Amino acid sequence: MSEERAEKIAKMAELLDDAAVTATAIPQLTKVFSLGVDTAYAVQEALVGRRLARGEKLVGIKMGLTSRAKMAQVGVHEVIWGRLTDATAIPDGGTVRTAGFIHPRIEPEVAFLLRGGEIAAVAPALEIIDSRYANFEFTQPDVVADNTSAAAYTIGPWQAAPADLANLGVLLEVDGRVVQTGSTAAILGDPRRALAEGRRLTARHGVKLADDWVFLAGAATEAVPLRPGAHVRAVVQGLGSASIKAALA
Ligand code: OOG
Ligand code: MG
Repeated sequence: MSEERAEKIAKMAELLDDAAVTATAIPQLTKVFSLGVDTAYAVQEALVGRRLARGEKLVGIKMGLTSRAKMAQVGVHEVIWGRLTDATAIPDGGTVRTAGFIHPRIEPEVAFLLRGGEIAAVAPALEIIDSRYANFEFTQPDVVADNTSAAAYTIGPWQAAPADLANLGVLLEVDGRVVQTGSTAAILGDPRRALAEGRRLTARHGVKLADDWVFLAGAATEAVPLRPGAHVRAVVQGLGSASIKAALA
């Protein structure tokens, strides 16, 4: 890699890292730099590399934009993937401070636990996304560089995967009220397909899904704003639920 390219990647990673750490939005990188998708994945690696250098551990992969609902919401129509670190895991039923984020949104997910190249368990999950870009607006390279807006996640009870995951009802509740409904069928037709796609797309960048990693298949519905004081629950038919509380301040 040329020195100039390496410097540019490091600079973009630093901008995104600072934005996340200080919870301050930045302009889209593509408005300032010329940035393609391949370089954006290199920025993502450098960005997460900064977190790992601070002692965080890589614990999995998340897919993004695996449903039409999500693609339409953000105006990017390509499947993307990002990296999960241990510091962003919130225990099921736990509390999260929204003040640490810029403009957090929350969405229902299906999670897989991987072992020996297989699905060892499945769980309902929640993901908090928080684009580091102003107004939550971005192009595909922007959102890839920004680790696909990953901010935090919560996993519900792990259980053996049912034979059929392809058409389970999905609900997102805020304060006991249903705000989004969908089906696991919205996730590339079947969340298992998201896993196959995740394997393929990560391999392109030299990443191999490892044992005990968590894999988020991507939201089946639009994300909704996460407001202070909210109690949020994702329910996946037959799998139970995952929940979090947003602290009041
Ligand atoms: C990008 C991340 C998308 C999903 O589940 O589709 C994502 C975004 O919406 O900001 O995590
Ligand atoms: Mg997601």
